Amino acid sequence: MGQKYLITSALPYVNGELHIGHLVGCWLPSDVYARFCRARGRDVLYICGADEHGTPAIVGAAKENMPIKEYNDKYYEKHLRAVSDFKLSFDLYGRTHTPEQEKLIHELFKRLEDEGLIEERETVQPFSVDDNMFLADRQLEGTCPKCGYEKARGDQCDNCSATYEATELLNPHSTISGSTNIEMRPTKNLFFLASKVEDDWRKWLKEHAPKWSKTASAIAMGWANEGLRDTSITRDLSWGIPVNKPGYENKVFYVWFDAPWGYVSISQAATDDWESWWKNSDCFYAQFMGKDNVKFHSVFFPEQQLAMNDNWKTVDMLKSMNFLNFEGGKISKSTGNGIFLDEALTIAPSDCWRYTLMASSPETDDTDFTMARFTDIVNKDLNGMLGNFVSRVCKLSNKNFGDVVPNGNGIDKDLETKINEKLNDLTNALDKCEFRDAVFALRSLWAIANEYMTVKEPWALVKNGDMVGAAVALNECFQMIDLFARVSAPFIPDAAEKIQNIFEIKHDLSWPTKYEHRIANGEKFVVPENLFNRIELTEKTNE
Ligand code: B3M
Ligand code: ZN
Repeated sequence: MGQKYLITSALPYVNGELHIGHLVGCWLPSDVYARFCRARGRDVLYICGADEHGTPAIVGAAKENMPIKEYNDKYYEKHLRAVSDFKLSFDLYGRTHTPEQEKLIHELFKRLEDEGLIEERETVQPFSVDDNMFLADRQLEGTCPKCGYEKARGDQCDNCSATYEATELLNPHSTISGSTNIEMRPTKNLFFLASKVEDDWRKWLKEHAPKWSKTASAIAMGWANEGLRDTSITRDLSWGIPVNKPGYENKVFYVWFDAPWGYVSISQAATDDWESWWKNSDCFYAQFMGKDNVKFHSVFFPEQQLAMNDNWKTVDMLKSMNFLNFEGGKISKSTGNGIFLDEALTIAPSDCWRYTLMASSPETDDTDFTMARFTDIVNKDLNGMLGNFVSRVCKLSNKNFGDVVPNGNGIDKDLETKINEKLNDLTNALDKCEFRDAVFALRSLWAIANEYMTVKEPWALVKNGDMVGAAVALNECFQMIDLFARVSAPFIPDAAEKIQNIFEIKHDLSWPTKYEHRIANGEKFVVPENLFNRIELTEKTNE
C-alpha cells in the first residue's frame, strides 16, 4: 500500500436541505481529491458525516415540531441519499450523535482537564425570560460586535466570520420566540485555556499554513494577529454530548468542541486501523470546508490537538472554498433561490453537476453560478468535447473497421509531448487542490484530442482509400479515449465507467504518469450510448 492519506470533508449540520453550495464547498472537492489519491495508489481514509449537535438541530427540530432525534434521522437519510446520488466515495458517511463519539469526547475532555487546561468560570450568559432558558449560538441573533452585520449569530458572524462570546453580541433577540427580553444571568461554564498553548500553536501555524490553499492560509494568518482566547466549551443546552463533570448535568459540550473530533470517531467506526492515519506523523492529512469553517479548523481544533500532547495528526492541506451564489443571490431554502440536491438530478445527471461545479469552484472569490453557465458548460465541454469525440471515433471506426480497434503504429510523438504537458498540469493542480486549474487542464486534454481528429481527418483518409492511415489515426484516438477514462474519473466517475466499458478488456483506471498506449491492435470494442446529452436551458425561478 502507498502512503497514508487522511481526507475529511466538513460535517454538514443536519438542519435544512442540502444544495449545490454544500456540494462545491467541501463534498465534491474532497471526493475528486480522494478519487485522485486512490487512483495514484495512495492508502486513503476518506470520511464525512452529519453534525447532529448544536443549536442548528435544536432550532430546526423546533421549527418542524419534531423530537430532535427523529428530526436528525430524517435529515441524515437525506444526506445519505445525496451521498449516493452524487457518487461521493466516502469510506464512511457517519454521524456525531453516537456512543463512540460520546466516549471519545469524554476521554479527550478528561485529558485536557488532566493537562490543567480546563477552568470553570462563572460568566453571565443571555437568558431569555420569555423562553425561560439560556440561549446559545443560533438561538440568538443580533448585531455583530465586529462588523455591525445585523443577523449575526450568538457565536459567529456569517458576514465577517468573526467568532465571539454570546455576551458580546449587540441588540440580541431570541430566534425561538423572537423576544428581545434578554437578561444577562450568571451561569458556570468550562473554558479551554487556549492561551496556554498559544506558543505551540503559533509555531505550528507558521510551519503549516503556508502550504494550505490561499484563502485558508490568509484567514488563518489573520487570526494569528490576535491573541488566542480561552473559549467556553460547554453550553446551557439539553441536546448534545453530556458533560462528564459533576455539577454539569444540565449542560452539554459546545458543538464546535465535539464536531471536529467527529472526524476521529467516524474514522473509528470506519476502520479498526484508524490510528494508522490519526496517530501517524507520516500520514498526509487534507481537510475540505467552506471559508466560514476555517477558524475552527486552523485555530480551535489544532490547538486542542496540540494541547492533548498525544501525537494527533494535524492538518497538512487545509482547502477552503468561498461561497457559491446562484443567479446573483444567496442560496437559500426560504427564498427558494438555488438548486437543492433532491431536485438537481431531475435537471441533469450527477456527472454534469460534478463537472460544472468543479469548473466553477469559488476558490479565489465568491462565485455566481447560473443555469445559463451550467447549460453552456455541459453542452460545450461534456457533450461537445468529450462525448462527441468518443462517439465519433467509435462510430467511424465501427463503420470502416468493424468492432475491433484498428491497427496502430506506435505513439505519435508530437501528440505525446502535448498530452504529457497537460497531464502534468492536471496532476500538479490536483496535488495542490487547485480545482479550477485542474478542470482547465482536463479540458485541454479533450481539446488536444479534438484537434488531432480535425487535423488527421480519418474520414477523409477513408474516402481517399488510405485505410492504413485512417487506422493509425483512429487507433491513436482510442488510446486517448482510454486515457480520458483514467483522468476524467475523479470528476465524472459515471462517464469514466462508461468509457471503460467500451473496451472488451477492463483496463484499470489507475492514474497515468504519462501518456501510453494500453489498447492492443484488434481489441474488441462496442459503440457506447451517448455519454452526455445536450441539455436545454431550464429556467429556475424563485417559486
Ligand atoms: N457543521 C458547520 C457547517 O455545517 C459545521 C462543520 C463541522 S466540521 C467539523 O457549516
Ligand atoms: Zn461580523
